Amino acid sequence: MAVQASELQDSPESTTVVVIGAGPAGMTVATLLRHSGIDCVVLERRSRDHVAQRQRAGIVETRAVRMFDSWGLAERVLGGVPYDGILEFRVDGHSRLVSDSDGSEGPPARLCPQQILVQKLTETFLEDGGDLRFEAADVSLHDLTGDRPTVRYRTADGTLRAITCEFVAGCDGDRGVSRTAVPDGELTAYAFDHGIGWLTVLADAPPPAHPLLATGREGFAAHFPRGPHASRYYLQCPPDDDPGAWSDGRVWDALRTRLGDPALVSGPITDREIFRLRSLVHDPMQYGRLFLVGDAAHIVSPMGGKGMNLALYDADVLARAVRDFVRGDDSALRTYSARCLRRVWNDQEFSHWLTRTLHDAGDCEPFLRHLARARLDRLFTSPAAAGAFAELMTGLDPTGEAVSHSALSDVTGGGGDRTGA
Ligand code: RFL
Repeated sequence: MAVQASELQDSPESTTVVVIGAGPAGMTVATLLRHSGIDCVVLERRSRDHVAQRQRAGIVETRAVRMFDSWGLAERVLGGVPYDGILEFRVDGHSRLVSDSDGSEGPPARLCPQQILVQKLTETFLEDGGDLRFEAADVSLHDLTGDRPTVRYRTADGTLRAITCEFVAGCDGDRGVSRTAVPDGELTAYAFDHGIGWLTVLADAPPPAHPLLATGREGFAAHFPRGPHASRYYLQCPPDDDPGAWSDGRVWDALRTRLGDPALVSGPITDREIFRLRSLVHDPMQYGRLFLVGDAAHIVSPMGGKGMNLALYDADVLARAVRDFVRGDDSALRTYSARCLRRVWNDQEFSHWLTRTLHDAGDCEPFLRHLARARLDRLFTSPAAAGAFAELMTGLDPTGEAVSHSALSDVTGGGGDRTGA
């Protein structure tokens, strides 16, 4: 329930940026702002333990590693081990390796599980004196198109608080409150349901030698490292399938068949769920002084590993823009949405292409299966195709770096430019 102004006991606090949500997006925005000497307060609905344990992504892509490196923070915020950039495709049990190495100078991607990144960002932010408030309930946003927005919330002991600020960073994921604070009609939602389900399983079982994507007549499957003794697996299934119908034995049998590896070592399954592959983009990613960051603005199907990495991209663009604003230049804030959306659509296209290619290459109608197999073959035979794939995997493609002036948004005047909507 939103906190009403009349319920507040104390006068509002003040800061430069209120960050809502302490996931990868929120903790990156906050850590980069703090590192720049800019005040911010992070409000997180859940407990620190809960946030620190949430397991999803596993690879911080090359571009994101270099982004943290450019801030002098890579050593502090990245855990895990460097990733050699080799990805294995198994097509009907036959193995093909592709490398995402583009020969460029600089640190490579990291096999760093999402929860480790969030834990390390949180530690860095707090060590640097950051203000992070867990179990903040009933967060609500006010006066977003005025000069000083206000964020109200209720502390764990029930005290009602308000914070006024220059900007709000909405980093509270797809089901947060930030986006719902935007009046109807200001944002355009582009949604796509791929019509595909994935059973995802976390297990204490040996990771693969390389991240592995497999396709064949039985359907798609994948095996990814999640630390030295843990793995995440995916199995294509009907979108409305019941996780209860997947016993441990059925999961391991299906993985051994689809990965073409009868000797695959099993282990205790620690988590399993079924979700639909879906994609969603909200345009623009800004309303007045509210900036939407990460999953609050866009969802990418997990194929290609872009969701968390896009959140890190948005966070970097926003932190640099706020830093420029504090120094007297608002041009980067005005291009925030347009710049992020270019990369979002670029990565949506990559994820959609890879989703279709690998699923169509399996048990699909024959014509589409042949097309998908031809696309895969090209990856293994054409250096140019492999190079383009590597650029997209690493995130080092130049998309999003230049934005035309026609795409500028107004920081203070409502919904901003609707270019592309
Ligand atoms: P998050 O991680 O959802 O964090 C949002 C935070 O906001 C808090 N919150 C609130 N706080 C205050 N008030 C409220 N009213 C609030 N409502 C919510 C939440 O508690 C939470 O702490 O969003 P963020 O930071 O934008 O990060 C996005 C990533 O989490 C997401 O894109 C990735 O996990 C997607 N994803 C993957 N991305 C990759 O780059 N590579 C991968 O391999 C990968 N694998 C995956 C994935 C997502 C998956 N799911 C969710 C289907 C695998 C899976 C299974």
